[in-house]
Amino acid sequence: MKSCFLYIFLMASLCLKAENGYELWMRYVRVQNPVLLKQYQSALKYYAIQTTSATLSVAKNELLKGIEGLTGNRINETQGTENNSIIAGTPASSAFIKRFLDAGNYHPGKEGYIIQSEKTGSKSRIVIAADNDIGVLYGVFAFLRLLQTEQNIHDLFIESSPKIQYRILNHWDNLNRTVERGYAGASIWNWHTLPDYIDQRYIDYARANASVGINGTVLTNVNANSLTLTAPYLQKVKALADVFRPYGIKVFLTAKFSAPEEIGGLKTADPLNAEVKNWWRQKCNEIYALIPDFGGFLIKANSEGQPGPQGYGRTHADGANLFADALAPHGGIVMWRAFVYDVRVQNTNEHFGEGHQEATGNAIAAEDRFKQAYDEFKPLDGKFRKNVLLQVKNGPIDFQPREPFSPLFGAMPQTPLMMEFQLTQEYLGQGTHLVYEAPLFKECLDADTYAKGSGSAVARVIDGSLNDHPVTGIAGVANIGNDINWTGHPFGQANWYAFGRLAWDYHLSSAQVAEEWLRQTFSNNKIFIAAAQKIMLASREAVVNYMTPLGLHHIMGTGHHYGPAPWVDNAGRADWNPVYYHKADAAGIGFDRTAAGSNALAQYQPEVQKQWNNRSTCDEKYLLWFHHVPWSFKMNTGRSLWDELCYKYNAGVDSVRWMREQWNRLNAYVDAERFTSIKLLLGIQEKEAVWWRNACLLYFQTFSKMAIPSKYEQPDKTLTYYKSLKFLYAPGIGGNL
Ligand code: BDP
Repeated sequence: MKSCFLYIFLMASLCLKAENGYELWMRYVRVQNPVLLKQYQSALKYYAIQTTSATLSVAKNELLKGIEGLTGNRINETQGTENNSIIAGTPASSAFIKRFLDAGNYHPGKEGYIIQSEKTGSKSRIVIAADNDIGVLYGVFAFLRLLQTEQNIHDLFIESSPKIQYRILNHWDNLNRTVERGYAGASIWNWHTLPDYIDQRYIDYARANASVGINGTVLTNVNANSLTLTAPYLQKVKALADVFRPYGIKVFLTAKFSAPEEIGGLKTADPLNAEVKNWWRQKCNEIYALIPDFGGFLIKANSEGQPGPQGYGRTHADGANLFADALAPHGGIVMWRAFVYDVRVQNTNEHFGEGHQEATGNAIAAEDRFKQAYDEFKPLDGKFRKNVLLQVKNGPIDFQPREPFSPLFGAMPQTPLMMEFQLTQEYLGQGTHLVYEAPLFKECLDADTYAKGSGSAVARVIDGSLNDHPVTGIAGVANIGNDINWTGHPFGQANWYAFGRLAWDYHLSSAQVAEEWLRQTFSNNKIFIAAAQKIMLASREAVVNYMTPLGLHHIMGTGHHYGPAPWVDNAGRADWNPVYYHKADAAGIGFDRTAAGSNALAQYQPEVQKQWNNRSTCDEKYLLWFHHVPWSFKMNTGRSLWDELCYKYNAGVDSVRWMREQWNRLNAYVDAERFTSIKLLLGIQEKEAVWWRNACLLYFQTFSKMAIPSKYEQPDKTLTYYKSLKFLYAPGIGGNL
C-alpha cells in the first residue's frame, strides 16, 4: 500500500511539465480536482458574448482560452441563452445583460463587474455583467481566477469594483533598454523595433495587468529623457498605446522639466513663461492627436539632479500646474512626485553620484532628509490644480525593508495623494531574494495617520474617502524585464500580482493574495499551498531582520544598494552615507528624530508622535528610526539593545534557512525547472543573509565593544574582508539614457 502511494506520488511529480514562468498566473492548466472538473465541464458548455468592441473580443478570447485549458471544453457559441451557458456583456452589447442589470438594479460602475449564477426554470447560467466593456474583461479574469483556484462555481454572487481609480505601474526604463533598479534583464520595450514590430510580450503584459486590474503604465524612467517626447518616439508610444487600449490600460510618460530647452529650442523652461506654457500645450496637442486616451505625465523635479521649477525660482505647484493646464483640455493628469531632497544641491546633475562620486570632503550637512518632502510640499497644500496628484513614496526615505509611513499622508488634506510602492527589490535583496511585499504594502496602507482622528488610515487618504477627492491613484515601480519569467526571481511575480490585487481592493489580506497567486502560479495542492504561503508570509520580516532590524535603514552599499555597507562615510552628500542614517557611536545607535534631535516626529499628528516619541514605549520595529539608543538599553525582551540586535540578525538568517528547508520539501509539487531555480536562489539568499548579519554585527561591534553572544554563529570572516568587497557591475544601474 505504502509503496503504491509512493509510486503515484513520484509519477505525479515526474509528470509536471517543465515551466519557465512566462505564463505567470495565467497558466490555465487542467483542473486536478475531479469533482470540480466535472462541475466546470457541465456548467460551461456555451457562451454568449457579443464582441461589439476590441475589449469584448479580448474578453471572449481569454474566456475561451481559459475554459479550454482548465476544463478541456471547447465551448460553443449560443445566440440564445442555453442551459449551462456563460453570458457576458454590458447593457449596450446585450439585451439580456441590460434586463439582468435593470432587474437587479445593479450598478457595477466604471470598471466594476457582477458575476452571478442565474437560474430560470430548468436553465442554469452564469452571468458576467458590467456597465462598461472593461468591466466585462475584469469580470472574465475574476471568473477564470475562480476556476484556476478551484472554487465552487455554484451559487455565485460576486460584486466587485476598484477602490482606487488609477492603478499604475511605473517603469524606470531607459530608451537604451537599461532599467534603473531593474533586476530582470533588459527593458521589455524594444524602442528600436517599435513602432512596426509588436512583440507578443506587449500583449501578454497587457493581459497580465488587466487580469489584476492594473489600468495604467508609465513607460519611461522618472529620471527622464527629453527624447521620449520627440515625434519618432511618440509614434512608438502610440504603437504601445494601441496594443494596450483593449485591455483598459492607459499609457503615461515621464516628462523632463527642461524639455522645452532640450528639444524645443527655447531659452528657458520657466513654468510661468508664456512660450514655455505654449510649448507644453502644443506638445500635449501633438500627443493626444496620436493617442486620444493618453493618461498624462509623471514628473520627478528638483530631486537628485533632475531639473525643476525651483531652478527658475518657482515652486513645485507652479511646475505641476504648468503640465496640468496643458493636459486638462484632454482629460490628462499630472503625477508630481514628492520624492525630493535637498534643494540646495539640486543642480549637481549627479544622479548616481552616491556610487560614482569621489569623496569631496565637503559633504553638505543637509537638513534631515526624512523631513524634506514634507517641508517642501505641506505649504503647497491647496495650490495644485484639480488634475494633479502628488505621488508619495510609502515611507519618508526610500523604499527600505521597513519604514514608518510618510508624514505627508496625514498632512495634505486638500491635495489628492497617490501612493508609490516599489515592486522592484532595490533595497530588498534585488533579483535573488524571495521577499513577498504584500505585508509591507499593507503595513503602510493600514497605518493610521490620525489626520481626522482615529480611523484615518493611509488607505483612506489614497482612496480619496478621507478628504473627498474624486481623483485617486496608486503606483508600483515595476519589477519587470525581458527575462523569460518577467521578474527574474519567480517569486517576484507575486509582488506584481499583489500590487494589482491590493490596488483594486486593499482589504484583501496578504495571506489571501499569496494563496491565490500560488494556486494559479504553481498548484492547488493543499500541502504545497500551506507550506509555500508560510514561506511567503515569513519572508518580509526575514529581510528586515537580516538587513535592517529594529528600525535601522539605508545601510546598503552606496550607489548600487547591493549588500551591506554601514561603514560608508565618504559619499558626496551627507545623506548618501549609511553612517548618516545609523549614527552608531560609542554611546549607542539610531537617528534621534525627537524634539531633542531633528524633530522629524513633529511632522506627524500628535497621536502618532505619541506612539513613537518615547524610546521606552516606541514600537521596537521603529525604534532606531526615531531614537539614538544606548547599547545597553533594556529592550522588551529583557535583552540589551546590542544583544537584541544580535538576536534579530540571527533570527533573519534562521528564517532564510527555514525557508530553504521548507522549499526543498516541495519538489514533488513543482516542475523541476521552477523548483530548481527557486532552490538555487534561496541558496544565494542564505549566503547573503549571512553576509548581511556578519558585516553589520562586526561593524556595529566596533562601537558597542560588546561580544556577539556565544550561542550565536560567529562571523567567519573579518570586517576588513567585508569592507573590501566591491561590486563594479552590480545590476540595476542603468544610467539615465
Ligand atoms: C531611489 C533610487 C533611484 C531613483 C530614485 C527615485 O535609488 O534610482 O531614481 O529613488 O525614486 O530609490 O527617483
